[in-house]
This record gives sequence, structure tokens and C-alpha cells, in this order.
Amino acid sequence: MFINVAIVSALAALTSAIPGAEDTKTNYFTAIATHSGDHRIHLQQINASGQKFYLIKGTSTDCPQAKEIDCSKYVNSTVFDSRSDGTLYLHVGVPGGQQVYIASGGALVYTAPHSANIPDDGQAATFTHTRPTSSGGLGTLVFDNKGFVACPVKVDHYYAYQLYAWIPKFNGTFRTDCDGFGFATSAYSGPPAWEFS
Ligand SMILES: *[C@@H]1O[C@H](CO)[C@@H](O)[C@H](O)[C@H]1NC(C)=O
Ligand SMILES: *[C@@H]1O[C@H](CO)[C@@H](O)[C@H](O)[C@H]1NC(C)=O
Ligand SMILES: CC(=O)N[C@H]1CO[C@H](CO)[C@@H](O)[C@@H]1O
Repeated sequence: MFINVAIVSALAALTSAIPGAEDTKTNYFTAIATHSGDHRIHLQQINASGQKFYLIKGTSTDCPQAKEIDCSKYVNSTVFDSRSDGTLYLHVGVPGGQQVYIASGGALVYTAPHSANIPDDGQAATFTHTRPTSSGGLGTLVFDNKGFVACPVKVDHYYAYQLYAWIPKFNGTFRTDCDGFGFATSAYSGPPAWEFS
């Protein structure tokens, strides 16, 4: 992947806000999209929202106002947790966790809190995260050794981009408005979100 100075400095800005983010050994990472030919999506943060993933859309974290949970210990940002068996999770505090998988039409999605349910036609394995090799550097995520695609979707009064894996059954094959992008990752060692709705 072509890594230019703009990407590195954008990520430096992103990671400098996160204490200890220089640790390249952690499985936790935040992510941005890279596609230097498409200024709409280039360097946009990847956010989880409503069991899907988007660019140019806020993340849907939630923390219950319950006595036993101190919400000040949890963050409001989308952090991933990659496992050595090829599975991918969101970095959350909620018991049971929240797993990321590919839905039948290719959409990158995640399980609801308190539900480990992945449909039979969902694919939860063969995510490969290549960690950053240097402090503050960029890693990459691929699914089945292939990249990801962003497709415009109307949200309120503007267009965000929903994220898909480039699988053979990708639901947007005949769309002309989708664009491939690099899933660039940055090591993270801060606290998790409580949960994503
Ligand atoms: C995505 O989430 C981050 C917090 O993780 C937030 O700073 C950013 O503004 C969000 N992006 C959009 C477009 O809302
Ligand atoms: C495929 O796209 C169509 C039209 O956008 C949508 O109605 C359908 O739910 C999608 N199917 C999947 C599996 O994502
Ligand atoms: C930890 C956490 O999720 N904090 C807050 C994030 O933002 C939402 C509102 O957008 C709050 O409800 C959460 O408590």
C-alpha cells in the first residue's frame, strides 16, 4: 500500500490523543480508510453504528446508567480487537463481547450486545490484521486476503459511506458509486467502549 506523508501525519494526530498508542504489539486498533484518489473517503475514520460500519458517520456507543458500571472508564470511539484465529471483535466492556463479521451481501457488521448470534450465511473468520511495524506506523486489515469497499448511503440529510468486504456475493457488484479503499489501522492501548448499539 502507498503510504504518503499526509496519511502518516493524520494518523499521528489521531494516535497522539490516545495514551500509549505507540504500542505495536497490542491487538487493539482504530482504523481509517485510505484511497488517495478519492478525497471523500480518504483518511476518514471507520466508525461502528447500528450494527454496521461507516465513514463520515458518528459511532453509536452506549453506556447504561447503572450503579455497577462507571461509564467514565469507557470511551466513545470505535476500537477493534483482532484475534490470532482470524476473528475480529469490537473492543468493549459488555459481557460476552461484540463480534464483527461479514453478512451475506458483503456488509461489514457486528453482533448486538448480549447476543452472540451470527447467521449461518455470515462469515466471521479470515480477517487478517497486519500490525504496524513501527511506532506510530500503519497496519492493514483484509478479509479473505481481499480489501473493502465503501458505498454511499443517505443518512439524515447527507451521504455517509457504508463498508463492505469485497466477497464474490458482494451486494453492490452492479453499483457504480462504490469505491475500494485500504483499511489502515493504528495500534491502540486505551480503554474500551462499554457497548455499541
Ligand atoms: C467517528 O467517531 C469518532 C470517535 O471515535 C469521532 O471523533 C468522529 O467525529 C466520528 N466521525 C463522524 C463523522 O462523526
Ligand atoms: C442487497 O441490496 C438490496 C438493495 O440495496 C437490499 O434490499 C438487500 O437487503 C441487500 N441484501 C443484503 C444481504 O445485504
Ligand atoms: C462511555 C460512553 O459510551 N459514553 C457516552 C458516549 O456518548 C453517548 C451519547 O452520544 C452517551 O450516551 C454515552 O454515555
